[in-house]
Amino acid sequence: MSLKTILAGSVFAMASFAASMAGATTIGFSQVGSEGDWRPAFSKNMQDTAKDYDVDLKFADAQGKQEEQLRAVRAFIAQGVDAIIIAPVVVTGWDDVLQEAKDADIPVFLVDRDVEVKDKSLYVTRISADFNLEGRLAGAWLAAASKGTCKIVELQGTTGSAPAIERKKGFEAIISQFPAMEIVATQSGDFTTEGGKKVMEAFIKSTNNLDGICASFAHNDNMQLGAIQAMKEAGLKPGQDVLMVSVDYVPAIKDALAKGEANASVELRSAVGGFIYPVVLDYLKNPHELDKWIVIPSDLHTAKD
Ligand code: GYE
Repeated sequence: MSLKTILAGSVFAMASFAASMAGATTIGFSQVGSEGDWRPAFSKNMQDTAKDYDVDLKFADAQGKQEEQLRAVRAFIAQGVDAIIIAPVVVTGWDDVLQEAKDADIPVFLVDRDVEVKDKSLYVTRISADFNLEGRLAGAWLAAASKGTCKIVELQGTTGSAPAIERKKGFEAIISQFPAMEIVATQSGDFTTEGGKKVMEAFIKSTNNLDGICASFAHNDNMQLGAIQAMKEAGLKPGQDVLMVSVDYVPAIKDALAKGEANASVELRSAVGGFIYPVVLDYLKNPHELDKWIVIPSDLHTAKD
């Protein structure tokens, strides 16, 4: 065999090795939907960074419907993917499908939102921010900004979703320490701008143009952006007449902070593929028990910082 043949042969072997490695890991990702500005940024980051980790990502958008997610997860199981990532719309209703994945020996990782299941061994771990802490950060900021005296209207996220449950709990844990702070009206705006606008219009009516209201706490920025529109249309000055605090820190709320129409937002990182894929890939190489929650940090921003 000539040297040339050997070299050509090894180049061929290397090329086919590389080809067999390309997209070597197939991961199914069931995403909530594309509501608001944060979620599409998160989806894009998951899709973009998949390439960096040699992941063949099967992306399924559930359009906010849990039935769609259950269908997608069952399809991933039938395809025999290497791992499944779920950002669950709501916390309940996951036991059966997670058991099916476990029976098929496909590890499941939760990202972003949480589930409530009887048997936590049904998923490997959850990689996510601490929504309760986000609520506490918002509450602590408002307690300081209002010197502990404040009537609040609250725009809740999707009913039954982990961030709506935990942001409310965390916020209430803080304001309950201040006798003159209270939530006087609360309603779900489903994490959307339109939802937030409708809810704020209803609050404006029911409180005689937000008379005596000192703050609006929205479980995400998009609802707050809708609330800002509604207030402006009613001739009110969001950020001045009423303190505006929310969660996500999306680009549009940064603009509102700069204009003085919003006052504070807790950042929820969207570029988290670099946190998530290494955890999944390491586990697939070496399956072992992990902590049930890998926490992504959160921090509060105002117009100044
Ligand atoms: O804050 C909101 C999105 O699940 C924590 O979902 C996430 C929330 C996020 O629609 O904007």
